[in-house]
Amino acid sequence: MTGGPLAFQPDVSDAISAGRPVVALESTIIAHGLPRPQNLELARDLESIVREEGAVPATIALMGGKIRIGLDDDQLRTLATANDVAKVSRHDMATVLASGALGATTVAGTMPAAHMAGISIFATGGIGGVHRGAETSFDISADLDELARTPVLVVTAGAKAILDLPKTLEALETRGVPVIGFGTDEFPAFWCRSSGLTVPARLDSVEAVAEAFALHRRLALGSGFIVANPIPEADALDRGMIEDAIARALEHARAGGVGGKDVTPALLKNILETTSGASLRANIALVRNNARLAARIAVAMTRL
Ligand code: PSU
Ligand code: MN
Repeated sequence: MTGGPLAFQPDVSDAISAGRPVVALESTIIAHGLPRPQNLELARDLESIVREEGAVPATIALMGGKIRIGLDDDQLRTLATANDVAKVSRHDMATVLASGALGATTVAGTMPAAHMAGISIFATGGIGGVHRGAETSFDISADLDELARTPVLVVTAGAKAILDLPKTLEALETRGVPVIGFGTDEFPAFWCRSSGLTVPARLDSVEAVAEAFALHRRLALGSGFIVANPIPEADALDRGMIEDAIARALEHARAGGVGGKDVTPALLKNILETTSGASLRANIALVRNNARLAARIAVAMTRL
């Protein structure tokens, strides 16, 4: 592996060495989370949003045996249009790299890659968590253990409402992961602003978040840091409507015997269909909102 496993876009490595703000973006949402052509549109949009706010975007994916830190437009298009892209987490990072296959990184894959690259701020849509029925299926996203062990700040619209949110919050507390409500006392429920669950801490400005994260790192606590950012009011979906769609999607997945890493993409796809695209519009809005906030936090970090 000449030059090591990481391959940087030049603007990203320049920004990292100069201490300028950089925001990591994941690629599972592009390859597995959203349909075409909205996936490529969003991937490009997120990069523009981060730049508008004065930071450099670094979308992370596995290509040709390298962990790419930052993608050019051709690479973004490849990721958004290729079939059979692997969904890569920490556990299969080395095997997918060795195979040279195309891999899209989840939160659990993007966090360690960002950390290796020297990037400490990352935006996703919504982290994975404890699935409903995990007491029998044991399906708990690797995102939670990654958040326990990798000191990267993750901006997320709470956690996906397809999950068991109370158990997800409990698991985060057990793992020592700070969960900060950004301008809210409630843990957001992805497509909805409210879950009825209280966050352990609330901060109302990017400067306050930047200071708290700087201290978290200075203490060398080792864990990640969640900034839970509610979907904008205007884009949020009706709670009852989305809960019905989730119930139907869970039933559909159970009947179809969906398991393992296919669960989350299958549920998102089914919900998109039964809500006639409303869930997709909300998903896009919340990811954009998270990329913007992540960039603002990254800029505030460099001003400290
Ligand atoms: N946010 C979205 N859509 C997604 C994801 C996040 O808006 O598809 C992805 C992230 O990559 C996250 C993954 O890590 O879903 C969770 O998958 P799982 O439940 O299999 O761990
Ligand atoms: Mn799972």
